Amino acid sequence: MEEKRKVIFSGIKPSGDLTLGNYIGAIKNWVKLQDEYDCYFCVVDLHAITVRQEPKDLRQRTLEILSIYIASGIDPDKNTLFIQSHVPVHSEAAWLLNCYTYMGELSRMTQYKDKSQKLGDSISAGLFNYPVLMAADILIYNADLVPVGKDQKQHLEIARDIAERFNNIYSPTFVIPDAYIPTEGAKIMDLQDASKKMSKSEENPNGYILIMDPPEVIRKKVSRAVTDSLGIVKYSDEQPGVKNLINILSVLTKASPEEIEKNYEGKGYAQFKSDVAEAIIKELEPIQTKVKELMANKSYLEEIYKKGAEKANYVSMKTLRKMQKKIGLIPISK
Ligand code: ATP
Ligand code: LTN
Repeated sequence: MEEKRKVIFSGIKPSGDLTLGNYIGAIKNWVKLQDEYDCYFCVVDLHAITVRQEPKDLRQRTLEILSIYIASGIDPDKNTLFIQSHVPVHSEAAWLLNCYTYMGELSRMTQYKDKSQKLGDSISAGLFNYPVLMAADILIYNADLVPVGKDQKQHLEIARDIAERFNNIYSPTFVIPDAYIPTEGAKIMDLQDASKKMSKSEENPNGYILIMDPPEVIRKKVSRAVTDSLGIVKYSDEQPGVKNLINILSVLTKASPEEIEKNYEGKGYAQFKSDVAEAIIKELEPIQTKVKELMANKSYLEEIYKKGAEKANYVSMKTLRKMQKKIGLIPISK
């Protein structure tokens, strides 16, 4: 009998245009994992609506993210690619899991604290419950591994806690998932302020590079990246801006930070920055071309997300039935 492959689940929310941080911290690693694991890669649109979205933009971005997955090398024939809202089990399971999650633990989530601080009075209950929906995403597929950037570690921990709690109250139901956080590129920082992560919801566009940014914009943003006055390309915490650019170059060219330091000995930041920009362009240009092609072929995208939703629905429904039965909800059919 064929050995059962371990399961991976991951997702990105269409709450803004994807950045180089999303690409390096998430998608690029997924591409590497797809041959070894049974992978579910989702566009988590229900997470995006925890903050207000323009319907037209949300639709466009959801399809663009799906196209970016494919254009980056995620094979739709080998993996399950789908849109979260097409599989109602996610929200159904999230409701059930909400009843096994404490207000106290949700209020400790740093992403919630950060975002709610920015939003002031208009914090939705959805934003507070966000981690429960994320736990549902992962647990209904019995995912073993969840490849994410470092910022999601806390959400993974709460997913594990919820799963363990449910398993302890009833009987083993969920696989306890592990986070898979890459050692390099786990956190790409803002180009204008290297103390915070590069984020698609950042206001200043010079802080991030978008996957779909044209080459001239990439050159401009990298050349304006904040560094320091030391003038040496060194991988050090005292030079966070330079360190971030070294990290980017290292992931994209596979050269180690030490090799990069050596290559730029005695050279200023101008050459270094220009090389970083060119490495980014080299990586992103073919992806951009492919994304544009895919976005012009909506029926192909539809074929993919329909097929993905069917498979995801079938697999997750089995877990949902199990949960319902254990909780004591009366099944409608055998
Ligand atoms: P926002 O900034 O709006 O909160 P986000 O980009 O952090 O959005 P998602 O789109 O859901 O949130 O993130 C998708 C994936 O990209 C996650 O695995 C996340 O860890 C990863 N990621 C996001 N930003 C970075 C970054 N700067 N460096 C590395 N990984 C990142
Ligand atoms: N919370 C994540 C996005 C996300 C996710 C998931 C990641 C939603 N559901 C399940 C991995 C697995 C974020 O903000 N980056």
